[in-house]
Amino acid sequence: PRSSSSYYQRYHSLEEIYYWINWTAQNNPSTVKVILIGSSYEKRPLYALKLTLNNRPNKTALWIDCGIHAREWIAPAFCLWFVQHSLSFYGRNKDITNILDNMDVYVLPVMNPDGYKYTWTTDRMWRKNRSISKGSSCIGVDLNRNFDANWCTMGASHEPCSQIYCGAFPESEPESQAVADFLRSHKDSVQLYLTIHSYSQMLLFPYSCTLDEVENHQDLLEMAQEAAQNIKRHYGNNYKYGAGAKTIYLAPGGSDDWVYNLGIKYSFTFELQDRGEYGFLLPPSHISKACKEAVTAVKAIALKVIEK
Ligand code: ING
Ligand code: ZN
Repeated sequence: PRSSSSYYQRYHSLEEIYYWINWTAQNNPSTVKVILIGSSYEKRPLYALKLTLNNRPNKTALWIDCGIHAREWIAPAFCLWFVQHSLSFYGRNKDITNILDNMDVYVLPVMNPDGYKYTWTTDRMWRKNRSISKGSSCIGVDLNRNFDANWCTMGASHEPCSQIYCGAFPESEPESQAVADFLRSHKDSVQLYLTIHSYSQMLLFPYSCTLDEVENHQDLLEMAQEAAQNIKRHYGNNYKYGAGAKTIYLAPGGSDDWVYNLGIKYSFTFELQDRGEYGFLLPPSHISKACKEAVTAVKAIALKVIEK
């Protein structure tokens, strides 16, 4: 069932995704490795897959994380789709072959497993992780406000009951710390960072934590523009693009800004489908098109990074 295309056109529970990770690695022993990068607040493992398709270690790498926000179900679905697409089209599709010949790919399918689990069992609209705060009965930190980039300034909250609670201090949460630790120790190889959210159909890049422009703003703008144009041409959908703070809203403590300041100069947040009709409750029948257009964007951006 995990090899049939309809598997990727459904949403999967956390347990099923863990099973899929294991199954994918076992079926691709020479190209896929499972890396345990840490564990969640409730002690669930954070597994990333490492794809090395060309039989030799690459000098550079692409990192993709999905599911930092629990209710954005299309994001984990995209990570699974992207791995499947890479494994089945390497050597058959020119672009994916070019990318995988030049880059290793790390994929973290569910960055917030506790929250994701909670959306399947209890509250479909849960956003944050599930950590307990001292002195409050409210649960959860917004992991995309918990990174050390103008942490908890305007656009985040010190209030544990807020949907955009920044946590007690930067990287207070095991999920954000695990990702930050991994990227700190791989920053010389990781050239391109992608983090997948929904919804609103946008391709965003730093900064979100300030209105200042990054040094390579023009470069990032051109990459996002090319990606959005390709989506429009192939699938007809409109994606906005631009620096986060000016395109969506001021939001400090996001992963893409922190990664950028770490020195990974190609850093993007994708907001996948839709533009609000279904919002977070995107029907399974839309998964295929949402993922295909996002793959188009990943390809456009990764190919530009390889050219540089
Ligand atoms: N949007 C992002 C959020 O965390 C964002 C927007 C992008 C913030 C980049 C910070 C950095 O609010 C969603 N849908 O979660
Ligand atoms: Zn999100």
